[in-house]
Amino acid sequence: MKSAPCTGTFVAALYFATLWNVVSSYSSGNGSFPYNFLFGAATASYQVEGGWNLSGKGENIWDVFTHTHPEWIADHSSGDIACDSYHNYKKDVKLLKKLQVQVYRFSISWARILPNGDLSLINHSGITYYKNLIAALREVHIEPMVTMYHWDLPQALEDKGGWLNTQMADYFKNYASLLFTLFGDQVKWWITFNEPTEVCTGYVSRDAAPGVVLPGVGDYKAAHTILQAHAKAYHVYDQKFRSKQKGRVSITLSSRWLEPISESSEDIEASERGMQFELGWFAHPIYSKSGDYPPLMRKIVDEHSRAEGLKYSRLPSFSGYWIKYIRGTADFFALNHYTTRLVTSGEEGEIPSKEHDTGVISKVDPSWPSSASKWLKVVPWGFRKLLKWVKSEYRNPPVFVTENGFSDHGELEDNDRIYYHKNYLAELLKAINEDGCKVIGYTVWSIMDNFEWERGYTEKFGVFHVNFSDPARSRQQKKSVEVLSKIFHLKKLDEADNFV
Ligand code: PNW
Repeated sequence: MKSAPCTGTFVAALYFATLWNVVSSYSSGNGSFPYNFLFGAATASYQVEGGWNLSGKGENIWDVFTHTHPEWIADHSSGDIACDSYHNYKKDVKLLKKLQVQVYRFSISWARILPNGDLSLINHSGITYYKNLIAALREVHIEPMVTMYHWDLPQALEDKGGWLNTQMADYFKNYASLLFTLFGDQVKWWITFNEPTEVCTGYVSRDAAPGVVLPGVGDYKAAHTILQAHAKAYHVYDQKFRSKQKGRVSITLSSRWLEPISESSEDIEASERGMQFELGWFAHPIYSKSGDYPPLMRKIVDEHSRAEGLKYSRLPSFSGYWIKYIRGTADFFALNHYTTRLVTSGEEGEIPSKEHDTGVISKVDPSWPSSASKWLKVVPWGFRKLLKWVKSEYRNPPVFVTENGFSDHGELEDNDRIYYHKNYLAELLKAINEDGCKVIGYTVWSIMDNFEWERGYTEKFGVFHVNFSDPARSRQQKKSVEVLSKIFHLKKLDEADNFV
């Protein structure tokens, strides 16, 4: 155990180097992506699987959230059936093939494998489902990228306090270890958590499960446990599985780009502070040289806590042991990105809250194209700036973009989605060719329309349409598949321009 932190950092550094060598040995330029660049598509268990109570699956926090408070979901819906991928996974693999992806990023439903969350009961039907899906993917040469936790905590563990309970780190470690044992011979890309910042929202407001309202306290506490849980899973892989299975492990972090609203030093500082609170919160402990939370975040939350008359900071502290243990626990930088904001300094949010701690007011430019999601504006150049920020902040790690996508209302002629992806991909190429960023892969959110959390089925992100009133949940190709499949196949952007 003692030597683990060094091993983690060393192994990560080695992977960083080798991963990029594989990709960079082929020149890009001229609208081309590196020869070994990986294109993919993504989903998450609760958003697509359905089969919420079938074949021994336990309840998770999203089952309970949607069933007890349908009024908290825009159309009062749930993921009970969703795309019914539990029965339709073979169809999904066909869609992926049609899109010409090399990678499918999906998540495993913890409660489908461990209905009680712990190892007291292992659900073999759940294991069979994922074994079948993985086998179907590999048969057609699509690499599985598995997310262990995409927001659907077993309710039995939420009943123990969920991510506010530090013991959750050990429950997660046991679950992760079981997944490596069961699937690690076939799965070489692992993501421990999807967007931990969003997981923490579940402890701030009723916008997400479990809907515990503890702003500025619950979110920081949950984050602290999640970072420990992630690091434990990473070290288990290092100690027990890596030498045989030879896979890669990371954590998917999501970030907007926060552009200073003017060139004033105050606005530039607001942007930097915003980025540290948004991405640095999880990235600094893992990817920075020094580890731990960003110093700026530490200083601000400590000061605010003192001003609020608290004895302890609302931002928990890591001991030296934990700082080292968490540092270096990623073999590549997994990044989700959708949109950008203009920022300036100012007070926003209640006291206490992370929003208020951040001290940043964010705005959108009215000229930016909209999507069906209020929060999602189309700002391709922000993607390049974010990639550049990651490069300079974290010593140029290999970056796998694990999600990027656009919402509409389900149009088959989805020209706005085509515009979005082509322009975001063009910025990604500039980041590689002009800025020297090591981007190694890109995954579209999502292969098909699905349950969009608190927005229900009112916002659609799929490149395939799903008919949710058809019991068979039939899938239909949208126009974006024509364009993206060409780009993914040719690994080149300009030729695909002819298709719009
Ligand atoms: C992601 N933002 O969440 C999730 O990983 C998916 O499950 C979800 O369906 C998808 O995006 C679309 O919403 C995000 O504010 C939530 O920039 C918020 C943001 C980005 C991603």
